[in-house]
Amino acid sequence: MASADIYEKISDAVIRGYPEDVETLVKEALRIGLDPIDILKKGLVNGVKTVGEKFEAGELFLVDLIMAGNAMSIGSELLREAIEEKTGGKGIASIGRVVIGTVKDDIHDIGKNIVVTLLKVEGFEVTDLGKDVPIEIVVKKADELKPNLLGLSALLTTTMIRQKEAIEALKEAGLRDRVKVIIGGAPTTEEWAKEIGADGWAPDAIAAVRKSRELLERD
Ligand code: B1M
Repeated sequence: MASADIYEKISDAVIRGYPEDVETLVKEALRIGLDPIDILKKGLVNGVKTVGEKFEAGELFLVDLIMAGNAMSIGSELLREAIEEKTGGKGIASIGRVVIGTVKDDIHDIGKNIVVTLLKVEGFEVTDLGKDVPIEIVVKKADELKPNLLGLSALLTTTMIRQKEAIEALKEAGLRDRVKVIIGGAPTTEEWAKEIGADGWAPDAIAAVRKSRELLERD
């Protein structure tokens, strides 16, 4: 099968919400030697973007969103393993400690998980707080674990505000100067990051790794 065909089929399987098909196709794409990052971008992410557009247009429903989310998760987990295997994953000397999570009231974690995977394979020591993380936990972990970098992901226009609240809470706890903050997630922008006083913003996982390195180098 040509690579363009397999990306399209993966994308289609995500749109249809068929985890078994996603699994088979992703495994096949890896078997024929396609790059995991390409499979992610041209296959899985492409599919999930279409699902979002169709959901917004009222052509798909919540159940479709859930099914697509499951299919996407299975595919990205396979790719996470493949990426870690390819790069040796663990065992790389840590280039910085990162604490990361999806903000309170937001359960979208697929994109955040991809950011976590790429940060790990690039040699960051990552503590993933998961999703729907209360601000008190963010502050507590920033204090306890003393990360160089704190990552906050938000996928809803209604939860972006938690990124701002978390930065304010860090200030109140006297921790803001000790940790750099990077934010991301589909509704966020560079302007938003500036407005709320974050140190960095990234539109995707690859840019997140680049920005994280840059922020730590500036230290
Ligand atoms: Co939701 N959802 N969803 N959803 N969902 C969106 C986000 C939406 C845009 C769909 C739409 O209407 N078009 C819309 C938000 C609208 C808005 O706020 N403006 C929406 C909605 C409305 C909802 C619900 C409210 C639906 C409902 O209940 N009526 C509900 C909310 C639940 C909640 O959180 N409280 C809901 C639920 C869900 C599911 C649970 C079904 C599922 C999530 C499953 C999961 O994550 N485990 C889901 C899904 C799958 C989506 C879409 C279709 C896909 C999201 C995704 O995984 N994208 C999404 C539409 C879309 O985005 N096209 C949608 C792929 C992923 C690789 O990209 O997450 O953007 P992304 O991550 C990227 C970058 O943003 C960046 O790097 C990542 C990798 O490249 N990035 C960072 C992310 N975090 C970063 C952090 C960084 C740096 C970069 O630094 C720290």
